[in-house]
Amino acid sequence: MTAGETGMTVGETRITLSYQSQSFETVSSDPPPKKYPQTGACPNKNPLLLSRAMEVVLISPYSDVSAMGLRSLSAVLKKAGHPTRMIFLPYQFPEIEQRSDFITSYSDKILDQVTELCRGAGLIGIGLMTNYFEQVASMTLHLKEALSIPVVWGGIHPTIMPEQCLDYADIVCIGEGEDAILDLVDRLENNRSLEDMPNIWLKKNDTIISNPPRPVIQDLNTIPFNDYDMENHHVLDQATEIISPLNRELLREYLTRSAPTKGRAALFYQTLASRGCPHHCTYCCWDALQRIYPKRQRIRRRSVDNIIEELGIILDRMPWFQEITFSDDSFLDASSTELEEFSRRYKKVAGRSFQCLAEPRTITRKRMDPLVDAGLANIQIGVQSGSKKIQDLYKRNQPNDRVIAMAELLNEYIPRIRPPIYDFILDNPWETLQDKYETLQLLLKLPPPFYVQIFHLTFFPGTELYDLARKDGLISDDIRDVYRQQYNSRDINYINLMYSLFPKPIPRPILRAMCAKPVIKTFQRPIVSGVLDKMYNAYREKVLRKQHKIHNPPVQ
Ligand code: B12
Ligand code: SF4
Repeated sequence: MTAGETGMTVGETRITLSYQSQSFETVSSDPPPKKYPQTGACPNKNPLLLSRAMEVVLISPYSDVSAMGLRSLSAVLKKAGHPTRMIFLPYQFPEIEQRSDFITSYSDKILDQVTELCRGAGLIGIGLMTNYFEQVASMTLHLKEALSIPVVWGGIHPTIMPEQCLDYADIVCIGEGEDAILDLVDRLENNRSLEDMPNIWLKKNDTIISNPPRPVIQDLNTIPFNDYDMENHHVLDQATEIISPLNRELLREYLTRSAPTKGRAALFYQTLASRGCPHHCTYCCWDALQRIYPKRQRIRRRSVDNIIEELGIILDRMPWFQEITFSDDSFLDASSTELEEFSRRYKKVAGRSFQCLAEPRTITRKRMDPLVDAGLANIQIGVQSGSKKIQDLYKRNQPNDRVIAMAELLNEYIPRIRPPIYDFILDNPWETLQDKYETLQLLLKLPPPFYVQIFHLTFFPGTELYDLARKDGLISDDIRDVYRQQYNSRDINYINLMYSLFPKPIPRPILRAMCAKPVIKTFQRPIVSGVLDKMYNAYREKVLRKQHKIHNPPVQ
């Protein structure tokens, strides 16, 4: 890619930068800056410096405008004196839509607005998970055609599939981005080589230059709080396809729409008290990340002081948040003393309920008591399967009797907490009828009331299950078989439909009868599943066509 407004040559790794009428042509091997400034107000008050600092555009394709990773990068950049613009594109692609080579691609109307918002910046950063690959790839091609600004991709998918991502992005950042983006901007501004830069992958001619990530940030308290300044933040309205400056009302509206707990569209402030997970379930990103960070990572936790300070600032500025969501992979994986201190102080500062995710082993009375007292209202637990064989396949060591004991304990807290949400993974091709039956039996033993959340087993790249699925011939085309998977759908068959009945107030004896082995054997037969599938698809088609009509009204 050749120089444009900012005069850069990225594809060749030596960046010839002509930034704000100055040109540089140096390659330095200085070590990357170790630390960005501590939490607090922007230290770079010198307007001359500010006006010279490279501006970075950060684009989030996620349905959820919380976009914690990108907001964190924005905060870090701002602290170092780099202005940022954020563009949130919470666009839900109708399943039926097909365009050009990419099944999901934003319209030209949207892409042109994104392009205009990127003009004049020195770097464009886009974050993505696997399911967002196609729309981000087509957006990147559009941006690169219209502008000569380097595009860097980061997030879980580029971290795991950097080589593939370099077919589109100029630069790929693997792993945690806070230190990397600062180093990157610094090197681009000072025309220093990226070839030896930790975290960075790029192409030199046709050769890929790959660098390992720097170690993860050990002290999470050094990371500034996520950027929730509205200035220079923009959001896409899907119905009109117009991108407008974000304001309080719009932020409220979009955060409500993307509420993590569907069906309860409260206004959530989403944050993380920790990073990492002690487990490596074979379908999960932590399994994939282990290959990049082979040294076993322990959970890194923010201090209670740091979390409470963040909540104090946020709730002071935006008192309209109704609840707090801790999206940590395993929020209760802390000592009971730490959770007690958190609970005591949370209650004082937040004064509203909160929700979190947890794993069965961490649910104990000692941990739960203070949390419920502080306002824990919603808890979501990964159960995944009731079959020992499948639990072993997932490397989840959680015997059913422990799950049942956990559910019984949680049940004691109702109605102070809402009925817990139990996650299950369906459509596992290695599951036999017996495995599925065992999961239904486990469900029958969990004390009601509870909600069930189901996920279609998706083989995310880099995971052990992905490799196994490839070996077993279950994946022949990544885009079709993985990237386009509807994780929140399910195959239509008798057993899978049973999952919808559990949260309903159906008497247990009836449910038990419906889940009895002979009944399952009869109704799970392919012929019955075929009929159910046909009925469901006819219904779905109708709904999708209606959605499509609303989305693409006929041209008058
Ligand atoms: C919150 C969350 C969501 C939210 C919001 C997502 C968002 N980003 O706003 C919602 C509920 C929408 C969501 C949905 C899904 N999620 Co989700 N989600 C998460 C979760 C719990 C936290 C994400 C987060 O904010 N992390 C914290 C930040 C700090 O980390 P980060 O995002 O990775 O960002 C850092 C780096 O990656 C990097 N970086 C990120 N972006 C960029 C960009 C640039 C330019 C650079 C340089 C660096 C960079 O720097 C950041 C700071 O260090 C993660 C698990 C996890 N622990 O990360 C799963 C996770 C991202 N989700 C995952 C999945 C599978 C999904 C779903 C498909 C379904 C599901 N089963 O959950 C759906 C997809 C939805 C869809 N198609 O619309 C997987 C992704 C696997 C993959 N290969 O894509 C993860 C990793 C969970 C897992 N354990 O496997 N999710
Ligand atoms: S416990 Fe959850 S976050 Fe941790 S590895 Fe397993 S699935 Fe991933």
